[in-house]
Amino acid sequence: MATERTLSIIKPDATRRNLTGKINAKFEEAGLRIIAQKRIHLSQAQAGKFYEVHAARPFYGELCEFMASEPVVVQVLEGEGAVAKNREVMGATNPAEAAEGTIRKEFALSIGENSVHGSDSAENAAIEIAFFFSGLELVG
Ligand code: RTP
Ligand code: MG
Repeated sequence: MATERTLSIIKPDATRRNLTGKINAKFEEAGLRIIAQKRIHLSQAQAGKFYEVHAARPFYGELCEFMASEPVVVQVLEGEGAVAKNREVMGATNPAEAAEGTIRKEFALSIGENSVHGSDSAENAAIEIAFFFSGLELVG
């Protein structure tokens, strides 16, 4: 499998509870390398733009408000099959359905406040990485 990059976000429920280090350890243990990382506080408009694909979903307003409620850590993860590997380490969207040992099983509070975001395809990863990072900030 080829080396890939994917966009990850440690969400406000996790930064608030000081879980950044524990979550990063999960990524690194799975062989994902953190090649870019920064802590930012999204505006509601920025969160809305990032999650535009979900604009028609009933949870969109709540999701944007949550993502702008407190700082997040945005990061680029690199590794073999990084998109799928990251989704595996994250676990299911709903923590009640997430497998043992996954980030969401261990840390998520609810289906909405579920601690991490990860790109769902290589194509979206490229778009999402470009949303937050310039090429110069990616240090592989
Ligand atoms: P993400 O995009 O954040 O990595 O999560 P995902 O692919 O597992 O889930 P997705 O369907 O893309 O939904 C995006 C985020 O919206 C929130 N959500 N809330 N209240 C609800 O029923 C509900 N459903 C989804 C979650 O924060 C989810 O991660
Ligand atoms: Mg998604």
